[in-house]
Amino acid sequence: MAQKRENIHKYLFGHPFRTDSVVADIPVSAGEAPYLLRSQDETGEVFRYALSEEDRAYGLGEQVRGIDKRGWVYASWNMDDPEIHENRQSLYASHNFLVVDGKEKFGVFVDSPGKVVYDIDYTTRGEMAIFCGRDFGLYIIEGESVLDVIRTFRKMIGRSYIPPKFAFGFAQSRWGYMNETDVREVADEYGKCGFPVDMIVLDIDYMENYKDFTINGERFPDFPAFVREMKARGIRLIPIIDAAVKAEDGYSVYEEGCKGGYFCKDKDGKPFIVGVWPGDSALPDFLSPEARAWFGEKYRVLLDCGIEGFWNDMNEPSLFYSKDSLARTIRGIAEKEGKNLSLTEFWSITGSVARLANNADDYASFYHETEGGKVSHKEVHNLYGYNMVRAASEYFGKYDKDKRTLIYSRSSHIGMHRYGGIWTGDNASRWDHLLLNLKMLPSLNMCGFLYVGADIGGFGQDTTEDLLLRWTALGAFVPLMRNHCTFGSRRQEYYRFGNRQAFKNLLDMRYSLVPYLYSEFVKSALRDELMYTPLGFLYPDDERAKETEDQMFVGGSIMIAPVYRQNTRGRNVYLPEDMKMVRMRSVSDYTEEILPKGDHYVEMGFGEVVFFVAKGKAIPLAKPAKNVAALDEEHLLWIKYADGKTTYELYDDDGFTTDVREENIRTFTV
Ligand code: MIG
Repeated sequence: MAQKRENIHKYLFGHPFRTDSVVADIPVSAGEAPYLLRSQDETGEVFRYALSEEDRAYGLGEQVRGIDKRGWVYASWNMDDPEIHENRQSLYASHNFLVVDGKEKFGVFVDSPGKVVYDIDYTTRGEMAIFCGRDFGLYIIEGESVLDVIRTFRKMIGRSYIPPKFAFGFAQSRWGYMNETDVREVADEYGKCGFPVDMIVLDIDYMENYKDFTINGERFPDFPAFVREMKARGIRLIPIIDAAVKAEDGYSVYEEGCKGGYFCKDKDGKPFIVGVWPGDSALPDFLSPEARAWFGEKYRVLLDCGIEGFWNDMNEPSLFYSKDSLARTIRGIAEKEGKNLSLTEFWSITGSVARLANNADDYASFYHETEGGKVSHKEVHNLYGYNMVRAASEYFGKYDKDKRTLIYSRSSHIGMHRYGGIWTGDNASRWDHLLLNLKMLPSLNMCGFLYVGADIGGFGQDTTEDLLLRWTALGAFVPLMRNHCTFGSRRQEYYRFGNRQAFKNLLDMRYSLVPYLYSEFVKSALRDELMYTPLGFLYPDDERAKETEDQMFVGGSIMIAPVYRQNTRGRNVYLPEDMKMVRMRSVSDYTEEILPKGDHYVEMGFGEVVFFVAKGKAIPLAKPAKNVAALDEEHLLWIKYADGKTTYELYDDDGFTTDVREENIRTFTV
């Protein structure tokens, strides 16, 4: 037996806030952290590492750019800004884990609730500098390989969230389904086209004046009956819950929150008032265990209506303005009235308005009541969305301890991966966002987030049929498969386009893949492994594999290579070894071809799903069905790339039990 190596080193700096990101009990190490050169600047502690030409840096979860993070500066600062492009430094999440892969292989996890900046080969070529602030934990994780380091890290942060099985079905969403009629129309059209669907998502319009835990009685006159009606058709409704609570006398959630002291407070101890969808609103103090217990229990009203899944939004928290900053801004503008303004004065007006949203001064102006006492929001900003989801999840366990409930969030932080999934926020109908969706998947997995997805077709702007087809062909392999878009943009429900047969093929193929996707997902969660693996992690000696960031393994058996460019009939695919290419229009209409290691141009039609089976591997496929519950998993079609026999580990259960374990895995000989 190999001796167990000391492979995690832990250090504490200042007075770290308890994030609960790490669940393993790890003793503090003596001395300085290995690999990194420590220094201080005005922001606090800085750790540097000299990168050699061949080094790569992986991780950081929900971030821009590629799988290899070299060549840019990234900041952990949860931010609601829908302008997503490669020059952004932060998106909606903070995932402070990365792995250096070179002669030295090690992982770095900065356990901080506040801002952390990673300057990787940006300011100084050949240098990585991590600006950690003053109060944080630092973990260095060693291992034989990148995958080994990741497994050790994932074990240390605890098992990833496993949603109910229906969450592996397809979800149709749009901001703007206003009432029962709108939702029914979507269900009807899906039915008419024979498109499978498991979920229809309710955005903020189902509420009464955007008040959490209310239902607009004009739009949904008998909500429990409507939930039942939809469920009888095999469709679950997934309502949104926003972070901010409308500040309105007579609204019970607001009044209870005030009475219990459950809202974040200003410097005088009064609820801090911000402007979000409902207008003046208060922010629940999710960092307080009492406030969490109180807010979590609010979900009961929806659970009692038969709701089994939710999404959490605006939880960075996103602030359109604060009451104080808005008043200040209006005063400042009023002072300029009637004056002959210089251009600089004029720009100061437009600038002051533009700066209102998600303003750093506002984040520094309210406080949390935590187990360790009162803290300024700006010190713990990145934990807000995480603890909003935790509030819900902790209550779901009390409501029904044996049943999994679906929840996914926009904002997140490592630690939240144990409580829920994420969607990656307000992308747009752009081809580069389809590619970003693909590249982000393994980085998210590294940080513990397995139940993930991006808005298929793009949230902002107008989609096109070809973009939607290509994006759906990727989405067919992603756990959270949700078509969602914004109010006012081109409608993008699949039945609105001409090439229905192609969309039907893709949706049916997704359902055929559910036994595989669910099995691979659950095994990844149970074994602290990746569901999406970049080629370079599996073929560490193959430089071409390391450079290939637009293909990846999904689970242990197959590799995908999605099309992400407009007006192309296919794409170049690099095979790191001989593989079997499978081209499927349906489980009864497919071809198989063994291709040798190397480069291939592969045509991919709009209504086709193409994947590559690795040597010695097999994949189960089911006949498509109208929803996940209707899948027949007793009669599976097996595809394999092996001369003789091979095996496959299938995970199956009732789809709801919280008792998910290795014993439910059945090994099939194929
Ligand atoms: O300020 O609820 O990312 O998915 O449709 C916009 C309306 C608020 C942002 C979410 C998006 C959702 C939208 N929300």
